[in-house]
Amino acid sequence: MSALDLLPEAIAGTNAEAADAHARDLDALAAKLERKGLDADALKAKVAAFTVAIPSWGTGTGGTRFARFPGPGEPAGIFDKLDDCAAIHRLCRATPDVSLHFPWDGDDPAALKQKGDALGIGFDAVNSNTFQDQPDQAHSYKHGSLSHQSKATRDQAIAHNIRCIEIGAAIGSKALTVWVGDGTNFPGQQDFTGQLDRYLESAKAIYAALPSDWRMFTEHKIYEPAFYSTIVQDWGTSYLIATELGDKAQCLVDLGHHAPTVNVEMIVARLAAFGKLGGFHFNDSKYGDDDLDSGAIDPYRLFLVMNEVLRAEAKGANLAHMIDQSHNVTDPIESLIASANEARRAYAQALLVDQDALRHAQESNDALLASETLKAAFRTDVEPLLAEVRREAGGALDPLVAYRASGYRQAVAKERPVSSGAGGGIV
Ligand code: PSV
Ligand code: MN
Repeated sequence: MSALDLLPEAIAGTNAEAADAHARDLDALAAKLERKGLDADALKAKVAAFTVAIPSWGTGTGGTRFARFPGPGEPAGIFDKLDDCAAIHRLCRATPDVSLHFPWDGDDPAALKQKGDALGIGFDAVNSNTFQDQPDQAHSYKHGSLSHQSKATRDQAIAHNIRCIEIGAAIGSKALTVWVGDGTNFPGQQDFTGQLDRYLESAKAIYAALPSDWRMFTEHKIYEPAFYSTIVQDWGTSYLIATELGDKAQCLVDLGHHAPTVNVEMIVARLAAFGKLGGFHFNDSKYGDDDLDSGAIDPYRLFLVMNEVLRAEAKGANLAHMIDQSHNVTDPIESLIASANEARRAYAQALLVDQDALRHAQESNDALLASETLKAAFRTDVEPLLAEVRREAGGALDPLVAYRASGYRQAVAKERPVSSGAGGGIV
């Protein structure tokens, strides 16, 4: 018996216990929505269609430069990780796809596809990794990858990205996310322009290898691991690169990859306005790329981002939503469930915004009413609606309660080897 087999009984049992209270809360919310002219069924369908991909690497305990403290039953490899992703989806029914990271997730597309099919999960964008050296690698990425001065190193990084596309094509992915750690730690260390020129040349070679129905996402990041300059430091450079590459290239916004006070929702709006918003890496932060759980620090910002997501979708944008977090002090499965729910909550709240009232307030320069119109949607407790969407899809009314009741973690801990905490975490 697999640990996944523990879930149906836990879901059924905990759902039965919560059924009465849930029905009453849902009725109250539906009545409130009706008074506002909103149809709960139509909202449910939209919320159900909103899904976020789970990053394979997010199922393991992360860490900082200081330490990593793995918990019991850590996934020992990609197949354990996929089991955990399937557990998350069965509980919350919001995460049908997994985003893989190579070479962390091996190089065996047939086995990955087989496992995914067996678990009933699909694969979202694949992520390349040229920010780390592999044991058998000919050329080091210590001083860069796609922008390295040495053509041999650049070619090696290009070949890795093309291999990611091949693996992705074999498992049903439709996008490649490229994030590079290239940059500098000292003023003068590199020529900004020469470095970007080399990066662009490499990116063009990768772009040329994309299947016709694929997209390539460029992900900007203000700092880390390079601390003076990074090659794709902001959305402006990401936009320039995506524009230079062509229609299949779009920008991916990792919410944590900005300075603390930056207006991220406005960046989202700008990219969407020019057709270059490709998708998201959801997480939350207080200071920098903290990779905290989505909605844990600033749920209002997440809501404002979702408000822009809805506007972009209304104009036809096809966005790839993914979580990119590091779980250092929590059970990663619990954090991923909570984050998927938070993303859906913010999306559902954004669906409640009275867009006519907002437009009217904007046109009449009524700043306070505009703000209150957004706040009215944000203040609405949509949890009963989210729970009902999960229940109707076979998931748990309260996925965290059901997960803990299932004993899934304890069961996998008996089968999986104890994970060593040695070394810092990479996130
Ligand atoms: C870099 O910080 C990043 O956000 C990129 O998406 C990586 O591929 C990912 O984190 C995982 O480490
Ligand atoms: Mn990211």
